[in-house]
Amino acid sequence: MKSISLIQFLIEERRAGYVNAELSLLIEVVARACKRIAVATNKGALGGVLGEAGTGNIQGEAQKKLDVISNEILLEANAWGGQLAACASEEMEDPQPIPDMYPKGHHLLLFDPLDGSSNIDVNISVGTIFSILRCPDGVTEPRAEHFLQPGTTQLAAGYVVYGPATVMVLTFGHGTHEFTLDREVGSFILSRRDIRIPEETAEFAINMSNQRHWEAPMQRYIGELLAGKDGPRAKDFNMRWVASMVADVHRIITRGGVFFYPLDAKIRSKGGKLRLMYEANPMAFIVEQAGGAATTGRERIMGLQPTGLHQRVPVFLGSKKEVEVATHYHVEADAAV
Ligand code: FBP
Repeated sequence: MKSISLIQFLIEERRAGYVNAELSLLIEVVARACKRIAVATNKGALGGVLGEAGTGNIQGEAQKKLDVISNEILLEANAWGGQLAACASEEMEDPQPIPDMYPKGHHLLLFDPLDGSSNIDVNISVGTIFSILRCPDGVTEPRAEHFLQPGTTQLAAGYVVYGPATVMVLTFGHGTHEFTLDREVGSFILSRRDIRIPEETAEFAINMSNQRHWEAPMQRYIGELLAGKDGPRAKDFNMRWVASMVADVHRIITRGGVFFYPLDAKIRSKGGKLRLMYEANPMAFIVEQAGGAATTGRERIMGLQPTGLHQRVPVFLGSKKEVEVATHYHVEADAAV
């Protein structure tokens, strides 16, 4: 395949009318920031970037040094470009306005600067997840409420995995595409175009240690997978759990599979573990554009009307058939009550 850089790909998408100049420039700025985060994560202990930052975030979680560093890199890179009206992050309670000395743009950027925090210090893949929305017309000082748009209104979404290779996966609503960072050249190069997730799979990802807290339909569904070919599904299933959503989703984007972070008794009061605006919605957009499905176990994630910037939701995503079966078990159980 002729090597196509991200910039070339974005120019093609502009010519096709899928993105406008401002949005494609914004993607370039985010990609450049992620290259800097890749350098920081790759340094590990030699860069003094491991360990706790000694501060906490809005979620009440202890921040890792790399959480703070990645957040700063993305804020700094996106402050002066002129494509953004404001941005919001997992690491900040409120949206960050664009400083008055810089021109403002028409887009809102949401991100999880470093997903998979529990894996940072143990050298397991982590990543950055982002979602791009249109800033409502006439709004010059965006507040949290201006970000609360359903996932179906996303203009673009992507994630970058900082693993053995640094890989970015991107969608503008016209397919899902993968780019691999060529470290020598310093450019993201198109490595897979129009990715398709197989509808069927024999691989599931869930944190099994939460099993006793799950709802009955989830107990039933996972019980049937574990029963394998001697059970009602008459097929053996394998399990994987990296505990970095970006890495678990990238495996699914690469070879199929299904990922669950369901509601359970421990997190019911919070509404779930994963955040809607900068984890679930962007991943749902990417997965749906690759032929997969993404629900809360009861409804389509991208159809939800958000109620809070840091709102949490249950997440079922991946190969369509398994997401449909697991969702059906929940809807059926609710109907029987
Ligand atoms: P953050 O690290 O950004 O807070 O994300 C949450 C997360 O780490 C996901 O990446 C992952 O899927 C999940 O939590 C792992 O949860 P658990 O530790 O319960 O298995």
